[in-house]
Order: sequence, then C-alpha cells, then structure tokens
Amino acid sequence: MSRPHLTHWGAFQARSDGTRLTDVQPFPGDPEPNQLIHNVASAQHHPTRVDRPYVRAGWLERGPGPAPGRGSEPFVPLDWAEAEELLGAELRRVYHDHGARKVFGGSYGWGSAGRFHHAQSQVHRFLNTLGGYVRSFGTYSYGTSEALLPHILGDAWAVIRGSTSWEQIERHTDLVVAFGGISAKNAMMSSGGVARHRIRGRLARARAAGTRFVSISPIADDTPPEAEAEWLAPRPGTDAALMLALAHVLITEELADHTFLDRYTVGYHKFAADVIGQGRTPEWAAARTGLPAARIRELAREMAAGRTMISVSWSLQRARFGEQPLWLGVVLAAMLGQIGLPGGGFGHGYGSSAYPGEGGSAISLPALPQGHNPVREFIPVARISDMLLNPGAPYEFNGQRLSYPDIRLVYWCGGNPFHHHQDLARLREAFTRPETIVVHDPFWTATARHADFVLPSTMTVERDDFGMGNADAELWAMPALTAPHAQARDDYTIFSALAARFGVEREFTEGRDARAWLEHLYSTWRKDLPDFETFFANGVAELPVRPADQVLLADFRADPEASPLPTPSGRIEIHSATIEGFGYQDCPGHPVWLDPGPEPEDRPLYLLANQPKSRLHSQHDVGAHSRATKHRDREPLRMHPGDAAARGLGDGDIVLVRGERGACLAAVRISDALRPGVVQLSTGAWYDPDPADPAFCRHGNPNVLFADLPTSNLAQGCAGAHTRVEVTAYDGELPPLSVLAPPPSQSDA
Ligand SMILES: Nc1nc2c(c(=O)[nH]1)N[C@H]1C(S)=C(S)[C@@H](COP(=O)(O)OP(=O)(O)OC[C@H]3O[C@@H](n4cnc5c(=O)[nH]c(N)nc54)[C@H](O)[C@@H]3O)O[C@H]1N2
Ligand SMILES: Nc1nc2c(c(=O)[nH]1)N[C@H]1C(S)=C(S)[C@@H](COP(=O)(O)OP(=O)(O)OC[C@H]3O[C@@H](n4cnc5c(=O)[nH]c(N)nc54)[C@H](O)[C@@H]3O)O[C@H]1N2
Ligand SMILES: [Mo]
Repeated sequence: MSRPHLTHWGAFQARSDGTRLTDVQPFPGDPEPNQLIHNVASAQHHPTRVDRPYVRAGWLERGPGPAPGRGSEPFVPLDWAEAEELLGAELRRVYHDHGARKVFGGSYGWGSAGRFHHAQSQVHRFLNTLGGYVRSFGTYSYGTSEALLPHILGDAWAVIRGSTSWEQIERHTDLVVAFGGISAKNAMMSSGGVARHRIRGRLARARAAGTRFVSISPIADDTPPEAEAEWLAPRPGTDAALMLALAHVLITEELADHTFLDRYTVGYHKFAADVIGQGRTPEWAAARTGLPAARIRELAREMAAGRTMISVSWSLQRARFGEQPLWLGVVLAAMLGQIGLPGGGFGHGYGSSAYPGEGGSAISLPALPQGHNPVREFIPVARISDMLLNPGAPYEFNGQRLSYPDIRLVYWCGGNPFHHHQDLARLREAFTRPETIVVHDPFWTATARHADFVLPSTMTVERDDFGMGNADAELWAMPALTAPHAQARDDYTIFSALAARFGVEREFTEGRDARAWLEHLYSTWRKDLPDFETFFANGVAELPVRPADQVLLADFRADPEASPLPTPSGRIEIHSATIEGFGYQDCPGHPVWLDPGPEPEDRPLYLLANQPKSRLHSQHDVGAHSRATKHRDREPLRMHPGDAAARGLGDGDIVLVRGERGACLAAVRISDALRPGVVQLSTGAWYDPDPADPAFCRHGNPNVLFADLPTSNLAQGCAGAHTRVEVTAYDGELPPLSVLAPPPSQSDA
C-alpha cells in the first residue's frame, strides 16, 4: 500500500518492503512536484548512516577535556546501554560541577519535518529538564532581519509571514523589483513541510495579468522563465549603492511621496540630505554596481510610475553590512508611498521559501512543551566559533555589551554547524575546546565526525509523526514507512533514556511514549477534528484556511494612530535614533553605503555560496539526486564562459577555489546565466578536509573559503552569501573523498 509522507521539500507517496522505500511518487496534488523527494530513499541506507552509538576513542581513554583529535580520531562502537551510562554520567558531572550556564544547547539547524520529533523542540525540552542551557538567538536565514526590522518596521516574523499575497500582486502590481531575484529552487522549501509548490504558477499568472518583473541578481536563473523578467546583474554586495541611487533620482526628480513620508515615517530628511550630500547619483552607483547609470535612472522613474513591489530576498542581508540593503528596501518602498497598499510596498522573502505571499493555515500546530530555561545567557546564532574560542570576551550586539559564556559541553541535535558556519577550519579549532561534544544525527555529517558522542537518530520515514508547513492548511500524518536503519532511535527515545539516567525521566516523558505524545498533542489541540486514529488512517486533516489575500501593513496605513508599528516612534524608521545611539560604525542611524574595502587583487572573482538546487542544505548530499549533480565526486561550480576562457578552463575541469581563508576543489560548469566575474558554488557539499589541512575541502564546501565575519555589530548575523575567490586549474592527483564512508572505528574492545 502506498502511504503519504511529508518533508521540508515536498510531500510524496511511497511503498515499502519494511526496510526500503519503493515507488516514491510526488503527492498528486502538488502542481509543481520536486525531484528532491528522490534523495530520501537513496540516502536512507547509505553507508554514511550512523548504525549504532559511538564514542570518540580519545574520550573513552582519557575522559572529557579539550581535544585536538576531534575530527581525526577513530570512534569506538557502543551498545545503547553503554552509551546511555557513559553519557548519563557525563551529563550529571557537567550539570553538577559546572551548571547549566556551561552547556551550549543552541543546536541551530533545520532537522526534519514533523511536529513531535522536531529535533530542536526535543533537545531544548531535554536540556531544560536537566536545568537549562545557553541558547542562540536568531537564524542563519534572516538573522540580520530579526535584529534590524524590530527597530524600523516592528517584528521581523510579522513582516515575513505577513507578506503581501501573490494574489494581491497578480491583481494590483505593475512592477516587481526583485533584489536577489525570486528563486524557484528556494521556494521549493518550507520549514516544517510543503505539500504544494506554487511559485512558477504564481509568477506565470502575475505575468499574464500584466505584472512586469525586474530581477536584480548576479545570476539570471534566480528568477524562473515564467516571470519573463528583465535581468539586471549587479556585482554582489552592491545593492545598497543601487538603492541609494534610486533614492537619489526619486529625490531630485521630486518623485518621493511626501504625504506618505510625513504621516508614516520618521527621519526621512536626514536620510535624503545624506543621499544628496554624499552624491549618491546613478553615475556613482554605476561605478560600484556595474549597471548602466541610464538604466538606474529610468528604473527609478518606472518604480514611481505605477504600483511597485520592492522585494528583497533573504540573501541580501546574509552578507557583510547586510543591514543596509534590507533597510534601504524599506526606505525605497516608503518613498514610493505604497506600503500598506494592495500589491505595493515592501516584501521580504518572496522566492526565499515557499510561504511568503501564501495563505496557509489560520491556526498553528501544537508543539511539545519546552519547559523553563533559567539560563539568561545567549549568543547571536552565528557567533558560535567566537564563543568557543573566546570565553569571557566582550562583544557588541544590538546595543548590548555582552560577553561570551564559558562552555564545557556542547549538545547538537538536528543541525550541522560544519555545514552552516563560515571558516570551517576556525570552527574545527573552536570544536577542540569544549570538554564534551554530543551530536545526534541520522548521518555521519562533518559535525558528527567532530563529536565525542554520536547517537544515531531515525529519519522521518522511520517513525510516526505529523506535520505541516507554513504554506499549507492541512495536517499531514507521517506514518513510519519502514523500520529504523540498524540501531537508530528517535531523539525522543534517546532523550527519555538519558533523562532516566539523570533521574528526571518522569519530568521529561510525563509518562508517555512517542505514540502517546502524538495522540496527546493532537487530541488536546482541537476538538473539531476527527479523532487521532481516524486522522492517522485518513492521512490528512483539513485545517481552517488563512486566506491568501493579505496586504502587509494595511492596518497601519489605514490608521497609524490606532495601529502604530511596534517601533520606538510607532512609525517606519528611516532614521533610527535608537540605532544611532548604539554608535556603530558598521550600522549607523540610517542606511548608507559602507565601503567593502580595497579590491583583493589576488581574488578577483565574486563567489556566490547560495542555497543548493539539488538538496536542502547538507541534507542527503549522499542521496541520488544530489550525487547526480556532482562531477568526478566534486560539487559543481558555475562560471561564465569568458571567465573560464581567461583561465584556460573548460566544462568539467576540476578546479582549485582559493578564498579569503581556505581552499576547496570543485568541478567547472560553464554557464552564461552568471554575470561575468561571478562564480557560483552552492552550499551543502559535505566538508571533506584534507587530513593535513582543515582549511582545504576536497569536496567543494564553500564555507572553508569565508572569513568568519558578522554582518555588523548590530545583528552579528551570518554573512555567508558571497565572498571573493580565485579559481585555477587543479593539476594535482584527484584525492578520493572520505565523506562517502563512515569514519574509522575501532572494533568492539
Ligand atoms: N556560506 C553560506 N552558508 C550558509 C548559508 C548560505 O547561504 N551561505 N545559508 C545558511 C542558512 S540560511 C541555513 S538555514 C543554514 C542551514 O544549516 P543547517 O540547518 O544546520 O543544515 P542542515 O543540513 O539542514 O542540517 C540539519 C541536520 O539535521 C539532521 N537531521 C534531520 N532530521 C533529524 C532528526 O530527526 N534528528 C536529528 N538529531 N537530526 C536530524 C540532518 O541529517 C542534518 O545533518 O546554513 C547556513 N549556511
Ligand atoms: N533548494 C533549496 N532551497 C532552499 C534551501 C536549500 O538549501 N535548498 N534553503 C532554504 C533556506 S533555510 C533559506 S534561509 C532560503 C534562503 O533564501 P535566499 O537567501 O533568498 O537564497 P540564496 O540561494 O542564498 O540566495 C538567492 C540568490 O540571491 C542572489 N544574491 C546573493 N547575493 C546577492 C547580492 O549581493 N545582491 C543581489 N542582488 N543578489 C544576490 C544569489 O544569486 C542567490 O542565488 O532558501 C530556502 N530554500
Ligand atoms: Mo535558512
């Protein structure tokens, strides 16, 4: 019998022989099915699944402590009872001797779809039961928005979740100016799941209704053909210059809407005086962006001539000084006076994920109660290496002077920092510092390989759960389709046993097993749905729909006194006295152009490390669909024919990519979809460090290339969108990858 399943990248149906998935088919209701579903079955029993618990040999011999051998020492297999006893004792030691303020449980990462087995919820509830943990604030996705938007528009999530709907755009918008494009591959994803992919249809319908699209991105296919977009390809990191020039034209040609600016914003005059005073003309911007001044000038006029949506992708804020283009997107929309009008104004994240602009469900799903965390300390999520390397060191964050906690134990469940963080050699150094590192993952990820305890979790197809993404209005049953791989266990089961060793089993489990929790969460949530067994047998439960017709900030526009924004002034802050008061050079009181510094002459190319088309982050990189995109086992690097010719490179050549920090191998793919001078190496190839040099990845993980720099002191956000590199032919012998097999282990002693 074929049964349904939900992942972050799509819903599918599959049969199973009890161990393996067979006949995987996209959910028939999905208008734009996604090939990524084929990574699941092919990854499930890959040799890199963790088959049983392991402990690092050096930890077993010498006990907890800083360990330069993490990531290179062999592992010792354990059975579950041994693992529980060793780790249970270690958790008791750390909480008893050091306390919860020495435990880092931020554990950032996407884990899997499914509400109950949501890895973050599990690990946070578990650590709270033990006494708490140091957490992390914000995301790698839009962490800079999460710090900045509250100052200028109010809550970031309200802005993203409340994006003006695609239906409003189709009906009302003349022009969408999409900074960072509207990516069809990225809109394939939604955290928590997505049943219906719709972006291409949305774009096609808006286009048919007369909406014009301008895609401002160094890559042509960042906006799919359905939009028939005009392609303007600036140099990466120069959008702020372009936006300031657009503002310059709106000011000098008297196209700014002063009625709107007076009523709904503060600080416009300071900003405008600066734009004029600094001479931010289209000619000035042309020199930075590489776009023609005449086209910039004309674009500003077109924006003022009709209903215009300014769309800023999340990628723009994931860069050094990423606050500036984000803020300027809001300022431009305010200058056009269309914020709060149907189809006009500002949008953040169209095409960055499936749900911005979609309706979804009117109610949220039940969640596993998290308990209470008494620990106040936190870090901005992307400061992980800084924290581990510099305990006690002071730093700035969003107007606060903080200092890094002194972490003895790191617990990671459902994330892969050796995928998501920048400067992996530095992260590897940081990972030598704690006394103990624990990782749960289904796979031997690079993070698992750098841990002391590695505990094998199940994949979603191996356990019962239910789930729903933000773009949908139906709850999906996610019945186990197969038995667990080898000795893998659910995170919940693992935590329950560890809680018992800690003497807090009752607090953690409340006497329920996983199935009982599912029933409990479901049945205490809504009374108007079929009972749990019926729902699970049906496979789906329809939920109240949140209509897809919202207009961002319509209430505020209708009455700014009755519905002020949750900003200090209650209005849109074009100039923020609060931010000015922080005194940050790298994020002043209103948005400006911050010079990126001198051209690195030995690294003339821009490298875009964007989201991978063939997988979600690092997940299932060993899956068939992801592997099929590789060439000679290396991650593809797209390059313009002119740049390739200048370097004597051809399609399929293996190249050495040299960055600000490290280097990696990759396989050239020639493509004229790139702006000349820009190459693209997506994230997600499993980090495969040369044994002699952790800054050299043999596989093609771009995060070895980046320096570990924040966006600014304001957000301390991830700045991994782009960096500078040189690419040359690789003449050495091609080293085999080590990440396609499990790490070395010592047989049972
Ligand atoms: N240079 C650069 N770096 C980037 C980005 C970029 O644009 N450029 N993008 C950033 C962004 S936006 C993000 S969100 C991050 C993503 O970073 P992560 O979210 O850390 O990446 P994933 O590969 O999704 O890691 C999730 C891990 O959870 C595991 N997992 C899945 N299900 C379960 C489960 O049930 N239990 C347990 N214990 N584990 C499970 C998976 O096997 C995987 O190893 O990367 C960031 N890094
Ligand atoms: N297939 C797939 N989809 C995904 C994910 C995945 O791993 N795989 N991850 C999901 C997650 S967690 C997130 S947060 C979102 C991220 O969504 P985004 O942050 O929007 O995605 P990116 O792919 O990093 O960037 C989109 C495009 O922005 C362009 N860009 C980069 N820098 C600049 C710049 O300086 N200026 C301009 N104008 N354009 C620039 C790049 O060409 C890039 O292709 O994607 C989600 N969707
Ligand atoms: Mo993300």
